[in-house]
Amino acid sequence: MAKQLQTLGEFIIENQQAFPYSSGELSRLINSIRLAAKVVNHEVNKAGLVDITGPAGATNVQGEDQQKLDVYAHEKFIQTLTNREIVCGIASEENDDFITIKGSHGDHQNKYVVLMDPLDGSSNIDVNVSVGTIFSVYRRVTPLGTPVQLEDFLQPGHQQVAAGYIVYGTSTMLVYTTGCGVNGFTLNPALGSWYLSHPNMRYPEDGRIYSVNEGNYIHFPQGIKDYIKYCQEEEEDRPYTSRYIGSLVSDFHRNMIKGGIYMYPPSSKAPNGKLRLLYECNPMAFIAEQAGGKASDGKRRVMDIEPTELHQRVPFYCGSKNMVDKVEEFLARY
Ligand code: AHM
Ligand code: MG
Repeated sequence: MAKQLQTLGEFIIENQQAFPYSSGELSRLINSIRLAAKVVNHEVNKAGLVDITGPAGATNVQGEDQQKLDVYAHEKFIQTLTNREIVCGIASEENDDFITIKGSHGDHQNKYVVLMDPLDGSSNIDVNVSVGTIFSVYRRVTPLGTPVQLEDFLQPGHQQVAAGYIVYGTSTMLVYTTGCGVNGFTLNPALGSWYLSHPNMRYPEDGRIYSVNEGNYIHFPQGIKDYIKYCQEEEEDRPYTSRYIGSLVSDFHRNMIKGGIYMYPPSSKAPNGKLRLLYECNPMAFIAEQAGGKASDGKRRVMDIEPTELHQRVPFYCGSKNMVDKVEEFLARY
């Protein structure tokens, strides 16, 4: 008989002792994320079937407000995280400002802040291509009992206590870390349960896949242009393969399994690149490092950047360690 896979619930209970500040709160937080993920997954799967991909603000035939899936995902995650006494604030790529959560007694006693991109790569939704959710968790730095402040969110990535993503792909997976390696769980949609399908995920040290939007090539820094040419050269293990979905979560997920690098370089059009430090780069960097990979802005470790604003953008190079080292080497030539 096939080996019975551990469920996410069982895994959380078994590993609770390994969590930092193991009061069970972080476990409950992960629990609420897995619940919201199921709800969002259900809705994402219906895209195209029901008329849900229309613009936010439109109304459907029942006269209900119709929402774009990224707004829907944002609201589902906020609702689920707000209903538990764990989170004191949430910042989302979908909101200009952070949201303060008082807790049911109005006493601001909750410890954690969550930053998230509720539906990343959402332009892929309309064409039935994988999208994802990215989340990042920190302990607040301001005193308990007071409303959460901007500084609680502007923490460098190395302070994260947990980070993860959900990829709504051919199957739906939740991949996360609490600083003790990376584990991946696959949703069985019939049962609504997550199973530990990818224990202890590791980034291959080397890879042969590069993922970048080459349409921006002429706007890239010379070091990146040279690196792309290097990837394409006829050498022992080259040319590499180019794979770009345009969904960070999916590109990252594939590269972590197969070995590769994801790049969103600065360009003359977007001097800091496109990706957001707090909602996209830091959580992916934490997962990458926990899996033995690397994440850099071209010069520095992404997780050492001191954030100055919520929606800050940074160039992003993330993946197999030796490949990211190589990109840094090319960039350092100029
Ligand atoms: P989004 O948060 O608006 O969805 O943008 C982030 C996405 C990433 O998932 C993806 O890798 C990148 O934008 C693609 O951008 P581009 O179309 O410029 O290549
Ligand atoms: Mg995004």
